[in-house]
Amino acid sequence: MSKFALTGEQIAAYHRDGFVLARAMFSAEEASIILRTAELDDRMHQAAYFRSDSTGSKTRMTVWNHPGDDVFGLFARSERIVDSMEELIGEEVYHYNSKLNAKEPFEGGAWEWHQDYGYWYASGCLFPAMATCMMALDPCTAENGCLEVLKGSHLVGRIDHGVSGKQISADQKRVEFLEKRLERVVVEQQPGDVLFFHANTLHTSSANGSAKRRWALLSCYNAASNDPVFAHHHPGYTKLHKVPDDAILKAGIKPTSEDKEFLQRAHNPITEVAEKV
Ligand SMILES: O=C(O)CCC(=O)C(=O)O
Repeated sequence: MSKFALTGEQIAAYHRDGFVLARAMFSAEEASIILRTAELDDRMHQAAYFRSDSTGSKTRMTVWNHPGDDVFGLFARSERIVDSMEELIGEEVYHYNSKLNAKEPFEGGAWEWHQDYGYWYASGCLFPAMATCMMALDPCTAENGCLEVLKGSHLVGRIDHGVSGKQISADQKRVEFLEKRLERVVVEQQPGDVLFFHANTLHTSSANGSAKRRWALLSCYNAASNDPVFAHHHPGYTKLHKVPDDAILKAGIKPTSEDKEFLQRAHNPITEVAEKV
């Protein structure tokens, strides 16, 4: 078990609240290596597309299925993340997808309330034995559109999701009722802070109306036993090879541009609602 993995107390908080924020899980230097790599990574930018919100503001996203040897893959495969996920989910996990979500100043769009399992149910995963971790690469604040969650909403089970404007979101009426009963938590993060949240935790984020960029790296995991029951653009069980916790510092700047297959591993999961760049 990695010495940087979530503590017993953090795991208990996750089960109670549906999320837990691990402050400085990665050092400022590690977060900065990932951010600088993201800035100069040509293939990451070639694979990007825009996801619009209801006002037309756009978040730039790159999504990929399998983690490689680049620093983004080393993050997703790091012992501290995978060991934590295995504790949260309760068994061996595999990588389901990762994404770089970039909200540019004055441009980055909002995300409607949704549960990730609202999507993943439709992808053939029978159980919500899935979770996401989100690491801030830039400071993420209320001002530039950090994540917001409804505390305890993972306990309501899956809510119906439907197309709303250009996004797929949770049934609005249900969310309105839940907002009256549950606390809305604005999760501000500094680079290196990692937010873990359950696949049924309702979350949203506002548009970036500020002059400050908001880039974040998200990695999602599925229980090994929860292999999807039909083929989908996100993968079925694939053995995840963990790397030691010092892998990012040892690798330094290591972009996906060195990985000829990255563009094949990247894809647009919401083609029907997003516009390709
Ligand atoms: O980047 C964000 O603000 C939200 C991301 C999100 O909710 C998602 O990718 O499911």
